[in-house]
Amino acid sequence: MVGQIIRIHGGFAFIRDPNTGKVWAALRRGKLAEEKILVGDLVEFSPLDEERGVLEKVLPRKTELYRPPVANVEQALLVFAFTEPDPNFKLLDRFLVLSQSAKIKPIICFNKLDLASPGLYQEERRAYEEAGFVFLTVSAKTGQGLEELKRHLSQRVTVLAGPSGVGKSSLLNAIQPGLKLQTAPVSRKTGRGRHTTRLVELLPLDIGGLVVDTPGFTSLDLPDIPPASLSAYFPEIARVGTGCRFSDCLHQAEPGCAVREAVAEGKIPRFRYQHYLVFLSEILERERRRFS
Ligand SMILES: Nc1nc2c(ncn2[C@@H]2O[C@H](COP(=O)(O)OP(=O)(O)OP(=O)(O)O)[C@@H](O)[C@H]2O)c(=O)[nH]1
Ligand SMILES: [Zn+2]
Repeated sequence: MVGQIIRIHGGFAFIRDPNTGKVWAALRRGKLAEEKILVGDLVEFSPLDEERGVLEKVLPRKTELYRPPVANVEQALLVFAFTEPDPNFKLLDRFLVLSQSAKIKPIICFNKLDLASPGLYQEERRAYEEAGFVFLTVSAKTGQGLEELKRHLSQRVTVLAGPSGVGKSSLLNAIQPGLKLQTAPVSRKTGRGRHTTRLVELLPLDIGGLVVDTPGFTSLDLPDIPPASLSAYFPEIARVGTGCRFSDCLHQAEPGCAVREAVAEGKIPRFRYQHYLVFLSEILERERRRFS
């Protein structure tokens, strides 16, 4: 049978049959004992009885997140609030790069719609939608927009990301009472806070689908992408960039840059372009340090 690991604990992999929701506790067969297994792995297993089974084979991973370590996450719900706290669009754009480069589909979700004055962030929303991103507006408090959010979460494996206080836990709870997000494990690299590494789990949704119980993208370091590839994660820049004079144009100060022209004409939102430049200089700086 094929199932998905939703939890690893005490030497057992807990494997869920996606069709029935039934979970087996499985030990690994001898040769698999050395191989890395991850929560989210799709595996072949043989049930021994109603509760136990043997893990036979790990199927190839479609995606792999490192913090928290989860395989086969399909989409990232990037949660921000209209207010309290105000949205940080640079952080949103960073999440968009992080998720797309991990081949995880981003879904932008603005919460606390009940606190928003009419038309708030309408322009930004249009910018993201025109770039091709899904942009949901919801309120965990009033329930506005939750049906559409459910449609997006149904039958998918989703990780939530977003700053503290935007309502990630409240949204999960509004969708399914009792669902709880764990607080993000403290970064070992920065050493802030306690050094705890929690076990990550996939939580089944009643509407079908699974959510990672720990917020994702807690490390904000941009991935190791070649500078020329950054624009691929800014679809509106990539589209226009095909018209630049130089095919390797990074859209900084090169002559004949169609992107800068489009920004000047208001065809590419200036804030998006500015964030692109910030991320580009981060990537270039890292390359410089590596080669010096
Ligand atoms: N007015 C309003 N308040 C909300 C809404 N959603 C959440 N809140 C409030 O916002 C605060 C933070 O909500 P949480 O769900 O704890 O936010 P979180 O993103 O999980 O925060 P962390 O656990 O710190 O990551 C709480 O006081 C919620 O009651 C909403 O849609 N409207
Ligand atoms: Zn250019």
